[in-house]
Amino acid sequence: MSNFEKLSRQDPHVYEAIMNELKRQREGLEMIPSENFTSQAVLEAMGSILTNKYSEGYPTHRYYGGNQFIDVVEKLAQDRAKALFKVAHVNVQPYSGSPANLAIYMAVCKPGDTIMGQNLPDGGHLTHGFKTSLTGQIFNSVPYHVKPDGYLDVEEAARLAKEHKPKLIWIGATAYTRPLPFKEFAGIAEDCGAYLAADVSHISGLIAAGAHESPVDYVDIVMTTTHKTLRGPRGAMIMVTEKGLKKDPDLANKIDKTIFPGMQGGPHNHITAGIAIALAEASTPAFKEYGQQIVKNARALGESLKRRNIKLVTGGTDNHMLLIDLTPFGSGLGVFVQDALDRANITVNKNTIPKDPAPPFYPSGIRLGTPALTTRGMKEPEMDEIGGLIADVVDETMRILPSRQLPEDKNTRQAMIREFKEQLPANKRLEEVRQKVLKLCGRFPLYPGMA
Ligand code: DSN
Repeated sequence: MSNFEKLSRQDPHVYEAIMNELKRQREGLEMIPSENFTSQAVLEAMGSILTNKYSEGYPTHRYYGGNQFIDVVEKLAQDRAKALFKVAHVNVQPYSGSPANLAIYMAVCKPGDTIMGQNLPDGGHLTHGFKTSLTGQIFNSVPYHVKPDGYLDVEEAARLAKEHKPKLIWIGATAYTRPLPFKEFAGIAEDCGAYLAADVSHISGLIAAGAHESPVDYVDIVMTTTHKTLRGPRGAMIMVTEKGLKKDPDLANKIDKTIFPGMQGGPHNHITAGIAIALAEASTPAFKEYGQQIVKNARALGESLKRRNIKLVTGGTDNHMLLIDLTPFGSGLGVFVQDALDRANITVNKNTIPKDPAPPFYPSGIRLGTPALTTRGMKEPEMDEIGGLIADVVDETMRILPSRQLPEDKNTRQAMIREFKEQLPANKRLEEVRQKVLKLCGRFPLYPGMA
């Protein structure tokens, strides 16, 4: 594994930033549910000479010469994805999830067409038609929502689909802790003739491990990023199912042509190699165990938080993620809890919750998850301890906050956030939590031997 000898001599500034980030990852609890730690084999492939090559096109049909070995790499990635997810066709070239989703739109819709997706503040993704995303501007977006109990409102989605007749329906989320109802959405899409696309970016590792149902029998298209629970490099794949090919025999071709030459140029071959490696890893019994443990850990963490009276959206989880509802304490407080947890080396992200009383940039929730901690080898006893530490930080945040209401005036709001942040380094209770986090992390070494 690289010890960064060349880099440290040639560019000490970049080297120092990388070393600081390595230390941060090692000494903290990484609990953003969309993050993970790739294997060293994946890192080696990403740092390889494959980055030097242009290879527009697809295996055996390239525009440039010299692609005989790139073809091997891309074919390996394709074959492994098809075998793992049991799909008819895969494109492994999308640069990441958002461009992959845009390619799906452009393959099956025209600008102005009606589309449906889960509303962003209800846990959906920007690119499923939210108003600030291009997808909410180019298309006529009709969002569906969750019910007051936090579960998807399937009946509302069915009613909206009947009324608006969308061309494309998304099923998939970034802040949703319960199983995605693929079968019910298949019925909704069939009734109105829509294409159904599953965005399983968050849960594709769980699907590979058998810890979440696969959408493959129910949807036409599946998109996943490759760097979340799947634990590969930062990239994405678009898969076309047998069902999708039955609906539209040209669907695979349309997707491929939209990615290249429609939207992208040369594929990132070093990333494709990392994807191939991650897919082989995800096909092993060890990964099956890993995926199951992610969910066990998330449940244990949820129980630990609830024992300390922390409220969870839907009351718990069936996947890798939890959504803390801070509204019992006040409105728009996610930013303060995120900063206080950061001070204690616990990394999470503030997030909207359903019917959030505060604006999306100052939401009232905290989203957190267990994929990265599980990669480090942590199990239920550690989750129990971590739940207690998080609850300690929430308690301390509420104790030192001057007000439980985020001010509406922009300047007053920013001053409150700044003053809150300034007092964190001197806070003794947060330092005590940080010391416990350091001790815990020390027991689960990350990237031993690197640098
Ligand atoms: N940014 C990703 C996440 O954190 O869920 C979604 O694109």
